[in-house]
Amino acid sequence: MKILCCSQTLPDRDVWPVLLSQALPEAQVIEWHEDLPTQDADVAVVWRPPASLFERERGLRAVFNLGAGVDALLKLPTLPPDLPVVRLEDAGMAVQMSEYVVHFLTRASRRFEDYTAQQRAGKWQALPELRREQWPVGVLGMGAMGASVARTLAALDYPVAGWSRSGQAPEGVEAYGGIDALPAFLARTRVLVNLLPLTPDTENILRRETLSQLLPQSYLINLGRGPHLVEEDLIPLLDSGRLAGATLDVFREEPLPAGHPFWTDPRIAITPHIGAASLRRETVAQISTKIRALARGEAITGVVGRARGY
Ligand code: NDP
Ligand code: OXD
Repeated sequence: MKILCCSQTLPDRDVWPVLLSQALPEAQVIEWHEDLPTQDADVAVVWRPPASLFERERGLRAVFNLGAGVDALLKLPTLPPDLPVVRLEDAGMAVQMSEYVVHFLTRASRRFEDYTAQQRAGKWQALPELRREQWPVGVLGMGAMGASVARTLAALDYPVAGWSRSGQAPEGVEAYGGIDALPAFLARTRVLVNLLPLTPDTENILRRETLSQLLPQSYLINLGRGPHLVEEDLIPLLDSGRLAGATLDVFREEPLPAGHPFWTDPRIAITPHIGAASLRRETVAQISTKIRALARGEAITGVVGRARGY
């Protein structure tokens, strides 16, 4: 079997082909570069590959994405419509997402930022205790990431609801399903966590009209993709007091351009798309197990529904 590894857009690009060859010694792993002639590879393992890869490699039986979100891959005009696309399922990312959300939620709900300010001012003063019913959290997307976040917050006794297409949610999480249920979900939510995939149905879902339906003094945590948020709507919502703060990990343009107003707004916390990283060991183990299953003609999970876009 020939495996083409295209990891050139990752900071640790050289590691991935090495790890794949170690995990699949029976296969020939070839590292992609722009000048590489056609290899007639059987499988490609990629993160944000160039369109030319699919022009050259016409015999692929599957493409494995080195991440959970496949939006960039599905946008490539050269991606054959019937080529199975396989996404990462958790691979060590879900626990990182939970950690991230707990950090930024409790920073607001437990007022840790205020305590830091008090420390700087040499002030010793307990602030009013946390009442969890004042911090209902709503998680958009109940997949590998969203369900893990929802479970973690429910275990910390926050009132948690989850929104998905199907209306499935883990035990202890209030389930909302489909677009008709979105207003009721937003109306009970103070902290909105976005973990949806980017599809034509979910693009711009975080905009003035939807975010205005949240409870007063609400918070947004966007971990999905930049185009979920209509960026021009955010600062006016913060100025009007409708939103009290936002944490953004993903942006329409990454890196966030210098001079963008989000950099300096004290109500906005920014992280550079690090919500959850694909862990090398878990990722390579998952992909190599699936490649072997495919070679045996077995069905695998994580195959993207091309029509629904995730
Ligand atoms: P999954 O495919 O496992 O889950 C997607 C969830 O979104 C499902 O619950 C699905 O509903 C729901 N959904 C999709 N479309 C709609 C819609 N139109 N209306 C309502 N619900 C919808 O994805 P993951 O949990 O693995 O990942 C989610 C996203 O998180 C990724 O696509 C990526 O964009 C982002 N991500 C960001 C990272 C970061 O570092 N910031 C790292 C990893 C992922 P249903 O259950 O009914 O199918
Ligand atoms: C992913 C990501 O989709 O890192 O895995 O954003």
